[in-house]
Amino acid sequence: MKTYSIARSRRIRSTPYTSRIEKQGVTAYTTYNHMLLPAAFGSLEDAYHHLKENVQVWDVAGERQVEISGKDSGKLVQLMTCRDLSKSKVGRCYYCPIIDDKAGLINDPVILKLGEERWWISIADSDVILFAKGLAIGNKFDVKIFEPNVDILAVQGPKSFKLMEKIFGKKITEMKFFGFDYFEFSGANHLIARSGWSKQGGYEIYVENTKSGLALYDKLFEVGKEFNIKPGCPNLIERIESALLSYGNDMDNDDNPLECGLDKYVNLETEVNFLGKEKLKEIIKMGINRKLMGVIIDAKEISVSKSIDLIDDKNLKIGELRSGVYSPHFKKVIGIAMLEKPYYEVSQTFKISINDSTFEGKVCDLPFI
Ligand code: THG
Repeated sequence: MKTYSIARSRRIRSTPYTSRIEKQGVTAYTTYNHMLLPAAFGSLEDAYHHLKENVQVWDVAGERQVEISGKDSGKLVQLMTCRDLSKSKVGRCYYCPIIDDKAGLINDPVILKLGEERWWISIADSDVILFAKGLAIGNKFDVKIFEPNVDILAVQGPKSFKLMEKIFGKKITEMKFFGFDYFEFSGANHLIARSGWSKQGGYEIYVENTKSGLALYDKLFEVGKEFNIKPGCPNLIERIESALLSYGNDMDNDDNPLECGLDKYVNLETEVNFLGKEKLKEIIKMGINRKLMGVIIDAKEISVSKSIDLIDDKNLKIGELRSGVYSPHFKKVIGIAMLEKPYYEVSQTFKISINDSTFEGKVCDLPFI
């Protein structure tokens, strides 16, 4: 396949780690929140196996923060998400769908409660800051909204715990999943959460002090040698097997959280006020008409750059594939697809055309593993 490079400019921002990962052999980028996000360091499959057995450091600075502070910050953050945050605690992260008044997904960030009146919304790839500002202006909220200089470094993989313990001490291994705390390194305090966009375990370091963060980056690779550390990035195979959803790929503003299986993060039996609440109640009453499901396809390769139709025996479209990849675990292509009612049932079969050849596929539950 012929490859092309993407021209650099101020709109596609570098990160503080870009020069480092380029020395370390990054081979592909995507963009995320108008910023470079590494997409490959050579073979996707090699990186998949390495991630499941060792430890990787990821430049995920593209996961930008929208900081919301001030007297009405809690009200605004709650207005934006259908997850009830009334019992949320400082020092915790919350995975929250952000939806509009029609219950269409705007983003699916991790929200960090930094203080009673201070929040970070750690966003997926859409301009949440504009939505937040619009709501704040329209509601005359007393809030400050801006994008702080925070560049996340993720440390992911089973050996991340031993590595981080060597640098930060035992306390870091005692942190609970989706908790965060502050840890000192080379003259700066870093917010570190036990989280990350893989199911292999690990941490995310929210670097505010770039100089200290770069020293920490080098330290991770120095101490990490004994743990076979490598530079990496969110891995398409691992994240599909684990069903970590990707906003803009698996779902977008035309989908609601119930269609996307995010029911766990939709709280309708609550007093709190959020956009789309009435619409969601209506959707529950009527029932959903489509659902995001796993699919397994009898093919050996795929590259998804737009939705691909799933059809039945009569050539009728019953759904669309939104992400897909060859899985070395299943030895088949696996993917995430939106299936129309009544076809979103496990074991439903379909046909799909990939590079002008037709393949058979089957619907299954998410996650795969
Ligand atoms: N970390 C941080 N910011 C992010 C992401 C991240 N912003 C963009 C993107 N990723 C947001 N999307 C997700 C999707 C899934 C998860 C986190 C962010 C996730 N889900 C767990 C799961 O599905 O099992 C746990 C959710 C829970 O139960 O609370 O981790 O990765 N900083």
